[in-house]
Amino acid sequence: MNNYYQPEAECASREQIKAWQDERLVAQVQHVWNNIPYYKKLMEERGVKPEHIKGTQDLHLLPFLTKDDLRECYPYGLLAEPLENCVRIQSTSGTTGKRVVAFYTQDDINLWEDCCARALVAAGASKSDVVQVSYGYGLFTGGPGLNGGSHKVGCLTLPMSSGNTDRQIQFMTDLGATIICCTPSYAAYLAETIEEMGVKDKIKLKAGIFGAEAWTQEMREDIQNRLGIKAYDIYGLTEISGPGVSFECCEQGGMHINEDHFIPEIINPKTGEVLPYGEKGELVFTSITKKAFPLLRYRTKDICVLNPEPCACGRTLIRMSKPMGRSDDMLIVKGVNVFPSQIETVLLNKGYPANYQIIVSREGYSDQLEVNVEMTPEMFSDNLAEISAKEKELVEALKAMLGIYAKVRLVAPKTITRSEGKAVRVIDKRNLY
Ligand code: DLL
Repeated sequence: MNNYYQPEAECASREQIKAWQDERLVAQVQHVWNNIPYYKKLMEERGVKPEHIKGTQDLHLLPFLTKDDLRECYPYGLLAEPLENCVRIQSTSGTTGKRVVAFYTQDDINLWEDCCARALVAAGASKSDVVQVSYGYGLFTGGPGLNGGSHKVGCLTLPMSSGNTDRQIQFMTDLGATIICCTPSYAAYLAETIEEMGVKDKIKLKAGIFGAEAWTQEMREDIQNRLGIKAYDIYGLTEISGPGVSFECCEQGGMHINEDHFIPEIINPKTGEVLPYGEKGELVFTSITKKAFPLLRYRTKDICVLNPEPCACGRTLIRMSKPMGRSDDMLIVKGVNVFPSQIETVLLNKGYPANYQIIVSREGYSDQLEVNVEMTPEMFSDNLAEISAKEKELVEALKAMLGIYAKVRLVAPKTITRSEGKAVRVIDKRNLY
């Protein structure tokens, strides 16, 4: 099954892809230089001018951008188009509470939705499909991105958003959804619930497009078997547009990067040195077609390998491995990005000491987040009602910061093990990578 949405791009010759990248990179660097004083200054500090960038071979001369730059420039500092040309923002969590905001012109949205349409068609979507989009809608890019892609392909689109599992399954069966888009952990939960409800024979699904968080090969097989579908991986990040930066084809052997829009590099996360294809390192993206929020050499912090080998599906776009970890401490819990520093900010703001431990685990395929927090001797009391009220207050404050529920347990002073080196703040029991 070799289905393409834009074969002229997805199956272009490598020479053609390089030619597009060269031309678009040169134009993009000029656009950024002209419109983003912050990045112009970074270039000047390195002695780089737009005329030095003649093609992808010069990409390494450009400075990197990180989430810290995004925070510093919040909200409008990396915007390269007048606000009146922008029609949308999407957002995700940042490192210490400030959210990342990404801007889109109508054209940017159009190109992003093309990328999502490519992913859907690669998973077998056509006009006759019913696509249930169960990623969150709103600021999160998952719902809006796949919704737009599904419209482009001409599928009947069910904009379910996440949650309300009974209703999801009712629509899935009543309307005969054939493709489901959601996080892999939600897919596993849906599978479990479908079994419990005894409605497996009413399900018409043939494919699922799952991403936004790490998932293992074992989890893929489990979901495929339980739902009777083929499960495709999809990758992306808000800063670079959203889902569809790369997507899996029927070969299920890595995700094709939409290189006519995003140039990937792999770097050594410690030195910034560019590594050859096949080596493991941090994935960096340069967006070459987006106009409102055109990030150059953005460090994703995702650890990956790039594979330039031709793919049996006929696409010539390079493939990236599943992310194998992160070079920062970001956790993805229930599909939501969580930084330990956000949790620390909440605790310190509420007067707790920085002695805490974050425990992430899985019950079935559902993530659980737990925070153990030490009380100071002054706070300590044996009045259980008082302690439980304090825990409740922290649960609310964490919910406001992270957007998800975290179980809070207040513990007696000096009960969290002190470390002799770096404090071990996070215990991730999930073994996802
Ligand atoms: O998660 C966009 C998205 C939505 C991708 C729906 C796929 C499907 P952010 O919230 O900005 O954007 O989080 C981006 O999520 O840097 C990775 O660490 C992680 N991530 C995304 N896709 C995958 C995947 C969306 N397929 C961060 N496998 C990225 C593993 C993934 N990790």
